[in-house]
Amino acid sequence: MEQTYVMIKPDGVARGLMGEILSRIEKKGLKIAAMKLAVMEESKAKEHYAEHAARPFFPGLVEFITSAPSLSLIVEGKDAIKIMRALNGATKPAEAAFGTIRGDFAMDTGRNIVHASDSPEAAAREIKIHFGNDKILSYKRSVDAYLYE
Ligand code: IDP
Repeated sequence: MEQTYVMIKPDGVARGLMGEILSRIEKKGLKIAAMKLAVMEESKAKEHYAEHAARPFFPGLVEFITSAPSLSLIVEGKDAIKIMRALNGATKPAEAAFGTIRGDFAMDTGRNIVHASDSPEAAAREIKIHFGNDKILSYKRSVDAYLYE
């Protein structure tokens, strides 16, 4: 099964949207393999968003991501990376379809509530940054027989 890194950013936590977002992830059939509520260290935020280091929004992004608790997740399932990106919706809330998390709940690109890895390479990299030293549970769900052929 594929794993992806998902973050409910500080705006999603502060706005009381953790339950709503976790519910969408669970109802789709994806499995939550790990979950951690923490204020992200600045070094981890900079590493996570390293590809954007030269962009004008980078300092504000790092400041925001480290300003308050965020929820880090490892989400698992067949095609988990693609499915989580679809659940989140487009980066810019004005372009995000209704029915997606960003389309339903966000107003601005810098406050778009959620993150999900965009490739297998990014997922491996991001899981290592945020869960590197943690023991990740492996557990079975009986419902899987009804989600997968
Ligand atoms: P993604 O989160 O949908 O993968 P990316 O283009 O990788 O989108 O951008 C990473 C994050 O950087 C976005 O989710 C958003 O929080 C922030 N960001 C991207 N572009 C802008 C911008 O123009 N202004 C403010 N923040 C931005």
